[in-house]
Amino acid sequence: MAPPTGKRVKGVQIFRPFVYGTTAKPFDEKTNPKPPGVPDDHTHSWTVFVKGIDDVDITYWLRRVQFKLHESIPNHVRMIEGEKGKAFLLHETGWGEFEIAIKLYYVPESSEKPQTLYHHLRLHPYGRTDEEKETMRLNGGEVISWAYEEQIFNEPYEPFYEILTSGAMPPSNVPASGNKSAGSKPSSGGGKSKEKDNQVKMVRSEGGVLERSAMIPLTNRPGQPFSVETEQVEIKKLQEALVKVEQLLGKTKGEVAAKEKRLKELKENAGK
Ligand code: SLL
Repeated sequence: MAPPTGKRVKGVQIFRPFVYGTTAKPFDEKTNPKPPGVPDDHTHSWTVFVKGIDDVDITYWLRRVQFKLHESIPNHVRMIEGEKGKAFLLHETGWGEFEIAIKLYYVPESSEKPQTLYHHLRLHPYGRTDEEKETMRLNGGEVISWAYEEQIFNEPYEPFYEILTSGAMPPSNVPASGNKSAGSKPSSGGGKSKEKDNQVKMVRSEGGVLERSAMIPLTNRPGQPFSVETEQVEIKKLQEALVKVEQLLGKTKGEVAAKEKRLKELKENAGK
């Protein structure tokens, strides 16, 4: 960790959404053949990852990630260095589920200590019903266990604050034409002022997110389940559950009142 530089920006909290988790696939001759050299008892290939929401770059705040795997796995502590625009990924094969310790190392400018989160590797879908189990499957067979998280930077140091807020931009992986539909003018090519280009690009494209922003996508897209749309569905589910709970509460209260009344009557009769 680098020594702190500058002052902390008081009263400011900055958050950045990110996604982490595992994706597993059973070996099968046709769709996922076992590569040579993989031990006989290994049943699945799997990946653990930390990445930006909508696959945007997060290496401007996250420098490296250490994945601590089960001790039965050779060389079980792995460090993955950030590469701009890429997810922090680790591919493995195995037979069992276990908890992975994911240690996040921030960029030196942040002067933040590393933080660890824990994730259970899922090889088998779980749930009370087949339908629930099915929600863990993607692309016909992959078992996904993904989590949305927000990294909070509380009163960041000034240089880090500058990095965090140095200007939202469209993800590098969005083709230039993708910006047009969001109302931006096509870039006028080389030799123009950088500032002007940045202004043109500062537009959210097709419901996606801008890099170096705290946005989440407006809608779901393949492989991107965390969005405003998902949030709305979850809110609706919670509201419906609340209505149900209130109905049950009302019913139970009615039953209690009836029983109390009956008890009172019985006591009165007994006293006669
Ligand atoms: C279980 N408590 O019993 C867990 C342990 C260990 C998984 C799971 C070995 C991989 C390798 C592997 O998959 N270990 O040998 O490279 O389910």
